[in-house]
Amino acid sequence: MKNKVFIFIVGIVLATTFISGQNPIIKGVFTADPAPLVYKGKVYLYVGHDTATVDAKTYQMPDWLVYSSSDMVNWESHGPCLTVKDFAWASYAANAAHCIERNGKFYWYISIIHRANTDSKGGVAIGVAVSDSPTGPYKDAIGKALITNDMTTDMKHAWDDLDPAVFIDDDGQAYLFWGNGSCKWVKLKENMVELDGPIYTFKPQNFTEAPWVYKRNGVYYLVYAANFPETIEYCTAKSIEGPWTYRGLIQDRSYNSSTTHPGIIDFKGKTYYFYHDGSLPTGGDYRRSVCVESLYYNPDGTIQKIVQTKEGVKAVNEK
Ligand code: FUB
Repeated sequence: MKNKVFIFIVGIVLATTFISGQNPIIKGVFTADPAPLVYKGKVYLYVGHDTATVDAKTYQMPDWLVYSSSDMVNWESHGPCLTVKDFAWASYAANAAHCIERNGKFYWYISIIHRANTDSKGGVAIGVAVSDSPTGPYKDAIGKALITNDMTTDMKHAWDDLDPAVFIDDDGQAYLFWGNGSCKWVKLKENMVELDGPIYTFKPQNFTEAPWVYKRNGVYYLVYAANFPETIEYCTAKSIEGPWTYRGLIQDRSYNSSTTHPGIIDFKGKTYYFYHDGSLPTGGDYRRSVCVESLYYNPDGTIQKIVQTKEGVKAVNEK
């Protein structure tokens, strides 16, 4: 009898010790570059899909996946909703992307290596797909790239035009931000698929890539991957056109991944911070995993440092 009680207690201790936490939130496949979207009481999470082998030395990213959740804990997979093959002008490498809703249509901006540039120059370009539903079906909205490598010349490397992030201001003006090495931005026309003016380039402190832009209490926030290996840092501004003031670091390096990538939303009264690390078994630089944490602001609007946890976030109730 004593033995049975002992085994029972040891069992309880082991079970509570090894209950797996919520992070990473997607466990069946490797995912990266999270871009969350809140729409009609749900979070839609658009992610890149890492399929590289364990010993790979570069990315293998054939498509983008979509997940949705009503409570931030249970995630439904909608599968690959867009692939490299959906862009006739594209070559390979489904890099970071961002989907945004406007007037009931969903515009999914993606970065990918352009077919025309795969020979000597290479060259990441930005395209846009459109759908009537957040989970597709999506089709290439314009049949060509929206941004090509030759449209920005301040950076000499071929992958400086990646990681699109779109923001629509209160007056309806849409902006596309993107970049590696320098941050670029341009106005978009109301149709969301044409540029509406010149491209501007600037260098936020420590900027590497992965901009994420939003507005809170009249202040514009530009959050981005900084340095390499990457941390996440941010700037704020009174105007979306800048000047941007550097505000510091919000996320340390993520576990077992040289890159990380921010995505921030407000949902049911809380603020959530998505990023990626390499924490799944056999994970690493090219086998990454999307995680989520709570994000908190100080009374002056500055962002508190993100605590990377295994537990992630709790289920959020209806508000
Ligand atoms: O996923 C490929 C690249 O890694 C992204 O474009 C960058 O932001 C980095 O996460």
